[in-house]
Amino acid sequence: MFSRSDFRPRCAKWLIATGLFLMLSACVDKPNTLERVKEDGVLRVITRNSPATYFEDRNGETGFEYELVKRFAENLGVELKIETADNLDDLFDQMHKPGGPVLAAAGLIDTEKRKQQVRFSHPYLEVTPQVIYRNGQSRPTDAGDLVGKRIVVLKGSSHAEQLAALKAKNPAIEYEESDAVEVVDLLRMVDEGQIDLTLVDSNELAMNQVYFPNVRVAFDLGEARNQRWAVALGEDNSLLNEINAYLDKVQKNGMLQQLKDRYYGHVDVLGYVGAYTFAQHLQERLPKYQKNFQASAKQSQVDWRLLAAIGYQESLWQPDVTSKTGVRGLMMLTQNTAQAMGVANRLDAKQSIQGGAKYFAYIKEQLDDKIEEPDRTWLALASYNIGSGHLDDARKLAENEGLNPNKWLDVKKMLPRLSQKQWYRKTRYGYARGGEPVSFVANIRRYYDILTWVTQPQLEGSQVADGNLHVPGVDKKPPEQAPKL
Ligand code: BLG
Repeated sequence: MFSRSDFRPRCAKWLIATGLFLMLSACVDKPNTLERVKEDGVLRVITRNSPATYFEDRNGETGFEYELVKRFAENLGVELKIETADNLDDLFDQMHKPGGPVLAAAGLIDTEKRKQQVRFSHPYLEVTPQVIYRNGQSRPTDAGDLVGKRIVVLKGSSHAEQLAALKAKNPAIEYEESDAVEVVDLLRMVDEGQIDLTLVDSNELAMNQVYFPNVRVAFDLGEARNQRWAVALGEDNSLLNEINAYLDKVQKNGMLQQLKDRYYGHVDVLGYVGAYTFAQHLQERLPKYQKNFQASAKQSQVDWRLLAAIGYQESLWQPDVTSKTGVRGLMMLTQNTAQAMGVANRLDAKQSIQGGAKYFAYIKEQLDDKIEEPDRTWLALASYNIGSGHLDDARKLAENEGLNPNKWLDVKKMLPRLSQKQWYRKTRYGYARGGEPVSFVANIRRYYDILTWVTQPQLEGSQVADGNLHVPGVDKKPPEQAPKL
């Protein structure tokens, strides 16, 4: 006979069992988002086509967001499929389509409005919204100065939301939203004086400053904010949890910092004046040597734009320069290097480029096998400048400090020690101006990034239509038609 007390636990067990069965069968019927991605073997990601997120160059796909999300897909063991949205509204529309991309990696800020449409991940990049004006115009210093100005921002952007909030307080502020442009277009419009002001994130400005020498920061509009990835609201937590665990992991193991260093660590090395000068030289000097760079690049299997970047750093693309120490020519070869590379006349641009290319390929080849790309390229550049002996000293110092001698990020911390007695007296090759290769590499990376962007295939027919480079802001041809607003 059952007493009441006997019955309760049994009933509860039965209920739990039934519940478990139902939950289990739900799982069997409908895999969660993460399982679905793994089963399909494909992670579909939507992003924007811009220098700060994703773009294609001659070597293939690249960009900060792309690199970060590619590693995530690799971690999951699935293929990455990138889709690009026409504009931000399109991005959110695509995410809501059944069977659409499951993840947006597009430099998004978690605004209140967007939180109703998607769910955001942990942060990975801090940026500050900045009001941008044209040099020579009066500089706005606070939100009150926005009144009476022609302001354009991206439609559906966090900046549009910021302006809407300002306008609610001060209805005299007018602004337009455009879904036909990208951040680069907004900056160009300010640069060319077509509009008075725009609002962009600090990372976007830093990346693009060089193409638009006239744009300046008026003031920061509000606090720094975080960029995050987003998953569609309809999805369960499985993918988001995996993303958060991944972002936390790459934050901890230094991978995120490496990517930031790769894409942003060197963006401000040029400054306004340098950016303007570089843009001018790109136009006026590089075309004279571009074919030489390309021919030597082919011979020595090095990207011609990297050689061009070295040439710019060494001589600002001038063939007849001589340094205080007697190093000469467009690629700044020492007498020893020139001799070893078979260069008879260092002041001959073609010979200098050939010799520099051959030397760079040689020292890169000589580096320790354990050094992988892209660190291999950065370390080879440092060796080009300071010599392999001193570079090895810096790598040993790194090892002694428990750092990784095969990573540029670690070696570059050690190089400046080569000019401090307490450190260099213990090294094999002694004193060297260790700070020089650090800025040498940072500058070259910046020039290389710019050259990569202006020679990317998407710009074929505009910037590189006639085989030459046309740089916005210093182009003598009339500017292209402004995009429709
Ligand atoms: C480099 C050589 C290296 C050499 C180092 O000096 O020149 N690179 C080239 O010739 C391409 O081969 O290494 S070593 O052979 O192992 O000794 C160290 O001697 C050149 C550097 C020197 C630097 N620019 C290429 O980056 C330079 O000119 N420094 C002096 C600047 S100034 O006099 O203060 O203006």
